[in-house]
Parts: sequence; structure tokens; C-alpha cells
Amino acid sequence: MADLTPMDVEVAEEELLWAPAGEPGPSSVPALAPAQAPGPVPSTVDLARRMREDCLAITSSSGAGHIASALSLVDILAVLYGSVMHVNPADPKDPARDRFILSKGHGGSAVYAALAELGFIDRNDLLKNYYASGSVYSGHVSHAVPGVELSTGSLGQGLGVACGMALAARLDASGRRVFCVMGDGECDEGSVWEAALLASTLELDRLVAVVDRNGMQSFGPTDETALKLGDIAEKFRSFGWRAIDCDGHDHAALEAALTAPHGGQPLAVIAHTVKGKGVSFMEGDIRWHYDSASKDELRRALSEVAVEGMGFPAGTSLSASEGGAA
Ligand SMILES: Cc1ncc(C[n+]2csc(CCOP(=O)(O)OP(=O)(O)O)c2C)c(N)n1
Ligand SMILES: [Mg+2]
Repeated sequence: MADLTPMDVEVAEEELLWAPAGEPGPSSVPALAPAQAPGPVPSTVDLARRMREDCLAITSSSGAGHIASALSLVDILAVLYGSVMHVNPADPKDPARDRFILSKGHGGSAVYAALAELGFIDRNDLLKNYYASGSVYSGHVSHAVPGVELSTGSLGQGLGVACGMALAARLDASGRRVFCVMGDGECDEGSVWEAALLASTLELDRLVAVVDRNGMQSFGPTDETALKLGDIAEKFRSFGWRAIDCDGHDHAALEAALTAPHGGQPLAVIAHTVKGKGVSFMEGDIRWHYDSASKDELRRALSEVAVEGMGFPAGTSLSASEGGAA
């Protein structure tokens, strides 16, 4: 092979960077098995129910906040982890895995719940150590936890990193995809729109952004307490993306949107959700952005989402001896 000059390398890199998106496509890499738990694979609906139970338990027993932000997100994650993404709990660093970033890092309990239910991490360990001093399970999602790609918490950071990951997938000639979930309030951040422009400029068609459109942020409705967001899908379209609105709690609708073709363009899924979804007294009540359930509130909440046969292990504050969940 002829020696390459630095100029040759630069030109080759430029060509890769600007190569028509979608080439080589997903068929060019060996397919990974869909997300698999070591045991029987739960349906996405079962997975979501189990995740809600876990999120409620860990935020309540630790006194950590953001339970409503997590419940808003659970169905999106259940469909991503249970059906759409190619990830492998037995090998969390498999190079061919799809990448996932929770940019609204304060909803981290929902990611940990997904990882626990799929077997990336030990559920009992999570139940005992979430939010504990010195534990890897920090309230804002941490990449010290197996299966987590990026620590987040400062809003507006995830989409830019996801662009880099999608570009890296193209440079590696890999068909892996990158999924980034953001909050709607988070879309007030200018860095989101800077990254959105970059994604369409680079035709990053391995990139999927999901906006958890619950209409609320930390102190009230998004449009009343901060900036007016208007039609977010239309905004992404005007930034050169394919954009789809869907019901963020309807698993079939989510799956259809998340797997929709978007050759040559990044895809934005605007998932219309309810903050606190699944627990009647938390839905739409801003108190639950920061507050966590007392033991009594937890029992009421679990009675609405409880999964038959699921319980809490001895040694956790919710173990049967303390009258834990049914
Ligand atoms: C850069 C930055 N500014 C402010 C905050 C404080 N903060 C934490 S959560 C939150 C509201 C986020 O609302 P949204 O993105 O809609 O998420 P939701 O909880 O509704 O899912 C804010 C402003 C932050 N984490 N990062
Ligand atoms: Mg919101």
C-alpha cells in the first residue's frame, strides 16, 4: 500500500465525515441479539410495570427526588431496552451495541431500573444501595454503572455527545445506533439546537433523539414557567430532521416511531407523556419533581403499579418484615 501523506488522511477523513449517510447501513454489521435478560424476557408492558415498582421503591427508601421524571420516562425505556435496542447484559461493552444516553440525567432511577430488570446489574444491590454514600448508583445517572454510557445531570449535554457517537459509528462503518432521551424543559437549552443542526448537517441517520414531552419542568408547566416550546416536532423538521409525534405511553406507537425509516436524516420522536405516569396521585402534580414518597404514600403507589410475585429482598427497607409491597 502506498504511503499516505497527512493530506491524504485528511481528505479520506473528510470523505468519511461527509459520506452519504446510511452507507454502510445496519446490514454491514453482525446483528446482535435484541436486549436479553438472563431469564425469561418480560414483555415491554411487564418490564415497564416492574421498572415503575423499582423506581418508586428506590427513590422512596432513599429519600431521593425526581420520581415523576422517572415515571414519565419508563415506557420509553421499556420499549427501547425491551424491544428496540441491541444491547447485551452479558457484555455491556460489546462494541457493536447500540448506545443509549439519558440526557435528562435526573431521571436516572428509571435507567437503573431497566438495567436491573434486564440483568446488567443486580436488583438487590440497586435496592439496597441506590443514592447511598459511596455507591455507584447516584441520583443523576452515572457511567460507573454497567450499561450506562454517559453520566449526565447538567441539562443540554447529551445530544451533542450522541452526535459524536453517531459520527463514530459511521467512521467505524458500524450499523450501531445511538438513542438520546431528553426532557422537554431541557429543550430550552441552546446546546440542544446547536447539536440538532450538527446532526442534520452531518446527516447522522444512526441518531435517534426522543423528547419526553410531559409539558412540565421543575417548577410547573414548561410554557408558563420557562420558554415557550411550541411544536417541538416542527422545530426539529425545520432543523433538517425527520420528526414523529407519538403517545409516549403506548408501546406499539413508541416502537413504530422508534423504528421508523429515516435514511439520510436523524430522527426525533416527540413522545407525549404524563409526568408521574402510573401513580394517580403523582400524575401532573409538580410536587413529585423533587419530593419522594413516604412509606405510606409508597404503599399506595405500589398498590397501583405492583407486579404479582415481585417483592423486596430481606435487608432492604421495603422487605416483607416491614410490610413492603404486595
Ligand atoms: C443546565 C441545567 N440547568 C438547570 C438544571 C436544574 N433542573 C433539573 S431538572 C430541571 C427541569 C427539567 O425539566 P424537563 O427537561 O422537562 O424534565 P422532566 O423532569 O420534566 O422530565 C431543571 C431545570 C439542570 N439540571 N441543568
Ligand atoms: Mg418535562
